[in-house]
Amino acid sequence: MTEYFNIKKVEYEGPQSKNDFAFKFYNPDQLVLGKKMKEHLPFAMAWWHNLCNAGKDIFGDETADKAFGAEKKTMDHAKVKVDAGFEMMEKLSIEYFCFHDVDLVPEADDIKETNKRLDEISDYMLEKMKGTNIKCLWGTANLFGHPKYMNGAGSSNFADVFCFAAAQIKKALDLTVKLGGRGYVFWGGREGYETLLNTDMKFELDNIANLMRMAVEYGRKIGFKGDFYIEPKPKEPMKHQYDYDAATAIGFLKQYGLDKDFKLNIEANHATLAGHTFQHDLRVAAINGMLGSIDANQGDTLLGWDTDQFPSNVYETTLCMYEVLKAGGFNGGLNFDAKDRRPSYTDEDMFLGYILGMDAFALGLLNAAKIIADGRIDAFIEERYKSFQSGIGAEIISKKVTLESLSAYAEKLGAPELPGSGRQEKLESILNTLLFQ
Ligand code: XLS
Ligand code: NI
Ligand code: NI
Repeated sequence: MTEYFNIKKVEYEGPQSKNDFAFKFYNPDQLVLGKKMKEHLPFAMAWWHNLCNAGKDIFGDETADKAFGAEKKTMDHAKVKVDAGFEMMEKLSIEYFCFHDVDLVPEADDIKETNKRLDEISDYMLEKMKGTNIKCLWGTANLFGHPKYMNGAGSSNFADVFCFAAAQIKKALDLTVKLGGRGYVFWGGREGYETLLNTDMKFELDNIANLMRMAVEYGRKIGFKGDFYIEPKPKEPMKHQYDYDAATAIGFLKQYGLDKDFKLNIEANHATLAGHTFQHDLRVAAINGMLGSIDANQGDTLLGWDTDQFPSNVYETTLCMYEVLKAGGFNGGLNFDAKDRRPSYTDEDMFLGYILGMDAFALGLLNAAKIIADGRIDAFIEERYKSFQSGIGAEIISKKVTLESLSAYAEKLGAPELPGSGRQEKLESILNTLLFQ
């Protein structure tokens, strides 16, 4: 069996370790709040970034070698990618992967031929999965790369393109079910517009919803029991994307009656591009019962695009895991929709990126558990809304009041007292103490 990476299995050695190829914080079997770390943190490898992306950007060529010894754009290459990907997941103790259809095989001109290739590679992947713990987290169809999707897929102005999108979704759902995927993602990269001067927005939104409804119908018919996800993103590649952020996507799903079958896949870098914190979009999803899965990456606050970096910011991973724990966990996973920086182009860097991300999330989990065990932040929030627990507040909550009765109450009070201090600085200081004690 060819070994593609000259790197040993990455083990937990603890924070004192100086071994670059060891986990300092990710200790899969360590119990946190009564559950193993690996169960709190179902990490996934993103096929596209890890096995396909070789550092090409709009100004320059590839810097990394992702040929894995085969000729690119061949089925041999597709297979060695499977072998290399599985070797890497095993060496990093990553139990899940996510894929787009076109990440798996070179796309042919004729969709019938592409589908044949997909059958072949998925047989190979299934075989490979046997005897391992590796599973599919979610699948998706790439409905943004090919030139025909220049105006979107479900939102395209051209009916034939809509049909190709439907065909790709059908096949990607077949593959997701075949590989036992927990979820199916819609990321509407080109579902949006460049200018309203040529766009019928209502027509496009209706069509996208129609495509999603057909996906649900077909998925349920072939036995897909998992969740469908929308992955919100405000822009890039389109100037305006319809699934702008969690709140917008939830409104859309409810409007079209898709909310029973769909949840959200929240990506850190997309939330920040929408002008929110990562925590904000997670919270919006969670309070609506729609926290489905997470694309675990990080952006650069100085850059206005999706840099898809491996997460290193422990404040963010902490607040992310705090949301996850408070939501009672989730059924999805933490997909590293992340890539090394272009100058980090070696095989070693591929592992170092994951080690960084997995350790950052392990730290985030440990910290989040500390915040919950400490209880001061939760207690503060509880206290902050205390006026709604009795008296007029309790009457408001039980909806026993009217504008007239409230107005009479206010008049009786005369001048209002101020609400209690928000104590943001104190709470941030508690957070720092918990993180760095
Ligand atoms: C791009 C998206 C994409 C989705 C899957 O910005 O994050 O990678 O996760 O299509
Ligand atoms: Ni993503
Ligand atoms: Ni992204």
